[in-house]
Amino acid sequence: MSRFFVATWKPDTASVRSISVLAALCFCFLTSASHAEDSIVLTQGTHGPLWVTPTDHPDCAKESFVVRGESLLVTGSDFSAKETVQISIEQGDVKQPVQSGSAKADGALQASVKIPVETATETKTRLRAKGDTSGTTLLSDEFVIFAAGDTDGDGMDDICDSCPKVANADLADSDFDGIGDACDKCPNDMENDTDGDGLCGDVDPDPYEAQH
Ligand SMILES: [Ca+2]
Ligand SMILES: [Ca+2]
Ligand SMILES: [Ca+2]
Repeated sequence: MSRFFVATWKPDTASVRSISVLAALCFCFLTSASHAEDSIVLTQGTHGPLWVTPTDHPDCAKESFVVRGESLLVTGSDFSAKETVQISIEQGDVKQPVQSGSAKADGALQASVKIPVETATETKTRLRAKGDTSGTTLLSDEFVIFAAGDTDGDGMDDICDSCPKVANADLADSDFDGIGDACDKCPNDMENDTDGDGLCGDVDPDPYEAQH
């Protein structure tokens, strides 16, 4: 009578944690190695990530800011071979088709998308790419579009201005939250009234518990 033994490995918690960290590091390396550092990291689609790389990007701009009228390089994968892909801009409930392109034979998408000049500024924006036949949908992370030029005439272009609509040439920002003192509802509270009770954190007896 023969006997069979099945070797099993039951990793302890430390091993699982180490493997998870290693896998995360490998993933970060692979993704960062294949995309420019100023790509807007677009993470959540129904099938996978969509990547956006701003072109002609001002030095002062943050990764998630783009200028209205700027061209964006949009890339993704997992579409059907050579299918037509519709790319649209989403701002809340407003969805605006902006471009259609064709996936390559391997299902990869690479398209240049110009942000329409009529697109609303200073609101959360996403790009969506959807394949006509496969239904594959890639969705971007949120980014914010700024108008080209210097709306308030204070010498700082909107995309670089901590208060794009209020003249504040000194760009003072006491709480370092990226919003200039001149237009910051809580200029000394970088969390900007996190409990939403109308009292800024620097004068709120309990910044994390709404006062009633
Ligand atoms: Ca300005
Ligand atoms: Ca300003
Ligand atoms: Ca501020």
